[in-house]
Amino acid sequence: MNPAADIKSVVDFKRIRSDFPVLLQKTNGHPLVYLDNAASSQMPAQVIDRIDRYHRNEHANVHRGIHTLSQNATDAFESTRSKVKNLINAPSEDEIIFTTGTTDSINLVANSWGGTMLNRGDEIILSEMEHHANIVPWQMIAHKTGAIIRVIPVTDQGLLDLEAYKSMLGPRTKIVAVIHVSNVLGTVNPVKLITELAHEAGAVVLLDAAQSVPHMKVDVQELDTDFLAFSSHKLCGPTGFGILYGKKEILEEMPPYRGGGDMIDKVSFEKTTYNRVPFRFEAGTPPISAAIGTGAAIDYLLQIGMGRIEERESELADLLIQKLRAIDGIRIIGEAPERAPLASFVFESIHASDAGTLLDKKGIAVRTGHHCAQPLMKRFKVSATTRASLSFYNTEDEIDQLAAGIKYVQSFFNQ
Ligand code: C6P
Repeated sequence: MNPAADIKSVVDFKRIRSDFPVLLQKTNGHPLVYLDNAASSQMPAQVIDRIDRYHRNEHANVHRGIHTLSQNATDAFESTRSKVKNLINAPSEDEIIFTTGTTDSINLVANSWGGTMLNRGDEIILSEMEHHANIVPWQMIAHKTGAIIRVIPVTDQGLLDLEAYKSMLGPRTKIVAVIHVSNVLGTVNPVKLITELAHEAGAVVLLDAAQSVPHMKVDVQELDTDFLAFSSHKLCGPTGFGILYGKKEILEEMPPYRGGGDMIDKVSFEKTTYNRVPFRFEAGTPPISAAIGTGAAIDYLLQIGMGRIEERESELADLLIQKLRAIDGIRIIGEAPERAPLASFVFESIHASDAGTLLDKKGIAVRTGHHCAQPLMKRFKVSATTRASLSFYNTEDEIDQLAAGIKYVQSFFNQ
């Protein structure tokens, strides 16, 4: 499928599926049922072809060359900044920083913003459902600055305890850094409210949007968030590329995070001055092909429409939950009413990695383990879960196959 009109007129998700070459293969003799989209989603041919075209015909370094090839590469590379701006409704392209992923984006804020703004006794609020990418960078900067980490607890249902959050906020709160959508529970957190309350307390907000931007309309102006971090490879784009959105007035006050080429204005051994925002934060040759591929991925998603994607995925998510609930001997972790299209579950007495291995034998790809959220595993007293995570290109039939696969796992272990 190629022309935009095709997608716009009829959103035929079955047809859209045929855009994804990787989904056409067999794994272990079975058609691949790819249910690990929260780890990495697949790339449509349009994105793969765009990256290929860049490598074959357009490759040159960016921001450096006077020659045509370099200028064209720069234009293609920079066009991604305006596509990202549109995707998240940022006020300005200057607020879009290219990084290598969500992890890198959060490390940038923790080091640059945190390294200058945090002092001994200042408080950083995180939540119990954070991915390690939104815990460890804060621990590292807290260790350096003497700041203190406070943690919003998670309820049995898998929601943030908002009363506890409110009671934590105070004059010492400097930043609230929370996950928008949990990669384990699927919970969609009330980040607008969380942000309003943080701002009332005088704190800034960082949203880890790795699992929200791929699945719903995320509008940074509506949310009024100060920072937003996400990755391209969960957004039908390539690996090695991500975004940090930051409000310009805050970014202007932040020192560079890494030094090197492209991030400077003038360099001498006596004194170096820095480039303007956002380039100040982008030292060295960037991942050019990944940036251009991300632009193609955003074009692709916006042609379908994030609203339509959300609608389709929510139908699939409802079916997934319904099918899982109907199976005896497994328990879903997290029962949030507003959820992203994923579910984590545990078997009564089968280890997640055994289940994952057996499902893989049937061609079903799920993720098992702690999902880089060990504090959350501890909260729910489990060491690992099995997680099925969907994308708009998955089908009802694949959810049925997962349900049959789970029953096969249970029968294999005589349960
Ligand atoms: N979660 C998962 O299977 P990177 O690796 O930087 O692209 O993204 C890290 C990250 C940060 N926050 C959240 C909420 C995430 O889900 C992830 C990545 C994958 O759940 C791999 S652990």
